[in-house]
Amino acid sequence: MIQVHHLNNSRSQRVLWLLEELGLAYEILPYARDAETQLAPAGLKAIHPLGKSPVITDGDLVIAESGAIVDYLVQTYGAARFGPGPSTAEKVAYHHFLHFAEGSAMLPLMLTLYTSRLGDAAAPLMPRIRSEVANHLGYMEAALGDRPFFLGDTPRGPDFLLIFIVELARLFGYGEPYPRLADYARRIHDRPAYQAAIEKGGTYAFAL
Ligand SMILES: N[C@@H](CCC(=O)N[C@@H](CS)C(=O)NCC(=O)O)C(=O)O
Repeated sequence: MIQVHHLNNSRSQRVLWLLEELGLAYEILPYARDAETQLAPAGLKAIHPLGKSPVITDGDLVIAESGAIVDYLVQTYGAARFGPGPSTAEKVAYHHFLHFAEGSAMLPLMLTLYTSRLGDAAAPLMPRIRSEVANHLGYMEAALGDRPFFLGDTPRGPDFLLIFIVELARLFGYGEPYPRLADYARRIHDRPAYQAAIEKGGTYAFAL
């Protein structure tokens, strides 16, 4: 059975949502962040040397990186429903957004998190960080357009990654002015599979 090494309040919520949409049987192995440092417990390093979550196992396979996990699960168990459409243009758009989430959009959000601990010392960095957050969220708002999900009428692989970007951005106070992203988050949060994933995953403070 698929096992998910799941850290509270983390990217591994993405994986639980996808597994619920896929209707697969899976087991959650829970890990709690340190209350003070917010870091993952050392036990995660026994599963994968990076010591990060999510990590899944499927038989002998150990898979880390949420993008790689989403790609693996979609390709293996749900390509028709959650994979790219058949044309080259659809495949390019699919892989663009699959990589964009962690490769581009996450960086200014992580910088926001890290610099929040510097107090006034962070001031010289903040204009660039804020403008890069706005750059990426503005791009997402425009790319979503009038579609319910990034690649059309139903969620596809990249949506399982991009929802976390929207959630984190809102948590960090970057929620405005992105009405389409707000509707997008609501649309996802209303899905029974998303709610089942929240129920099974335990503490998740990001679904604002
Ligand atoms: N790019 C990786 C990032 C993994 C990552 O940094 N996960 C965070 C949770 S969202 C984590 O494990 N943090 C705890 C720590 O660094 O100790 C992915 O997408 O899976």
